[in-house]
Amino acid sequence: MALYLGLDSSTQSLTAVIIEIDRDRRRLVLETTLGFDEELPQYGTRHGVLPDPDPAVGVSPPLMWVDALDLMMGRLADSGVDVREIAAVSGSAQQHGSVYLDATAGTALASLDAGTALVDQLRGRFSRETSPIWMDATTAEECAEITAAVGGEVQLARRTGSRAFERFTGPQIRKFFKRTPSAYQHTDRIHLVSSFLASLLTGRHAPLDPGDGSGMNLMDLAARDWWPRAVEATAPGLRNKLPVIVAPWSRVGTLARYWQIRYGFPAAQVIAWTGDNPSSLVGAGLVEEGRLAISLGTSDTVFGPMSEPRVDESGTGHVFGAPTGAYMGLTCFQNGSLAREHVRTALGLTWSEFSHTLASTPPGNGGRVMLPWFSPEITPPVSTPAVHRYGPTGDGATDVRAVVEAQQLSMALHSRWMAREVDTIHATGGAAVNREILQVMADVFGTSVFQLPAGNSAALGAALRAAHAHLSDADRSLTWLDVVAGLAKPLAISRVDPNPDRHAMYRDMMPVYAACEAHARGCGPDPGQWLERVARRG
Ligand code: ADP
Ligand code: XUL
Repeated sequence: MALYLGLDSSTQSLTAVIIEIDRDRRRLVLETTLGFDEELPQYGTRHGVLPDPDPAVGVSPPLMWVDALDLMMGRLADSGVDVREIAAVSGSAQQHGSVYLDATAGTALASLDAGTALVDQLRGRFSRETSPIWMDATTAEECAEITAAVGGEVQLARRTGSRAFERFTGPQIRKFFKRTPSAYQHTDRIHLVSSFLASLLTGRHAPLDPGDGSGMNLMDLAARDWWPRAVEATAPGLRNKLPVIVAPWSRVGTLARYWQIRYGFPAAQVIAWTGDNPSSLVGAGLVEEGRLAISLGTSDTVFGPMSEPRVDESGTGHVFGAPTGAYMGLTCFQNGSLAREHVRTALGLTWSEFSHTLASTPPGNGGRVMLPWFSPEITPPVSTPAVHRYGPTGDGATDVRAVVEAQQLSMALHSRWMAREVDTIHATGGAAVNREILQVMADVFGTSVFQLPAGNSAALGAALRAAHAHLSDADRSLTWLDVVAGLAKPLAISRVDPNPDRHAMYRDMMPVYAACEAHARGCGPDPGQWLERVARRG
């Protein structure tokens, strides 16, 4: 029997998935989640983020992630699963977030004492106590400086896969260097959340994979190595503080003695960690072009595999490295689950009442459009949170439909740059259990939608990547399709088909929705007259 462990450290929680893959047996053995706010309340986070009066600030305590990993590994050891059978481990983490360690951290990692909690051995070794995460939108100035220094946004996008984004690690590092040069000087190593957690598992500074590396505005996408011009434009001496970049299937070490002695894990291989979205690509079974995944997590993301890097040069899309060695396109929306939750809580609804309300309101919402920018938005870029409403005045029920329709229309509009024929969407993330939301998705995209069986496709993807790396050693002919077969396949019974009339209505509504976005962002005329036409049609 061979077991593989996948971990995913997301914004709000840490999830572990254990799978079994044998010659004629493959199954999900265990899936368990630890919520940061609920289980580690001493860190004072809300939805995994430290509260701040400024909505543009998004930071989390890195020690909370350390504590969560220790707690989770202990829980796995006590779960009844024989963890001694784990052959390989990999993981993923929320993208872009960074962890700043001083020069004592390397020694601490190398000499972890199994008798002392991990968190007590890492405390005091950070040159920056809080980690900026993907929700942070405070680096517009640094984005502009880096863009200018490398020769413009088209050049930056072509080289790194994205124009400059406020949440990307390069602009965040530049801001840290400018604001607190001595703390920057004192920084020995800057990790992404993914490579930081891999370092805790192996007991030494772990390398980065190109999938997560491409979320930094620092990596040359084609060379899969640091782009010196961007690194120099970001901060002095940065090159020596960054991890090395390795192929995504690389073995970066074995589980440190800390895990072996404290919890009884074996010296399992640790495979390079990556970002949650690249890992989800594998967990969603999307190892070849032609299908799209939509993750409805804290953020909503639309992504799909790409054989060639077709970059969205001046837009909001990104091209990342994929775990298969090819590429992936992605567009990220900050107001995902938290915006849906905002509407649900304001109306005092349970999720099942929310779904019922959604199903009982008319598609097109009688010409009402709501732009649900409760927080700053990444796509389209909106720095000051504001909720905009267009069309006739509505009630609570119309807000439920409005938030879901706006999100789906926005995802369809802003993922067009990926320029692909999509025949199927695989839905994942916490809200993918909601069939009424998936129905709006199917109607807007005009495509069948399937729900994936595992709740957390990033953690499943990590377990599958661990299996791929381990099994490839013995069988060089093993393909990615062989690895994901049977485990990352959507459930046939979960299929939601589009309604052709509703799809035609949403196709007509798309330019009206786009006009509302443009008007709300101060770059287009009032869309009132077009909305009246939608209202008459509904
Ligand atoms: P992340 O991995 O980013 O931490 P998840 O993918 O675990 O987030 O999704 C968590 C979110 O799922 C919650 O914030 C909640 O809003 C949403 N959620 C849970 N159940 C439902 C449901 N029945 N309908 C819609 N959304 C749901
Ligand atoms: C992707 C992004 C988010 C985080 C959330 O670019 O910023 O999806 O990865 O975990």
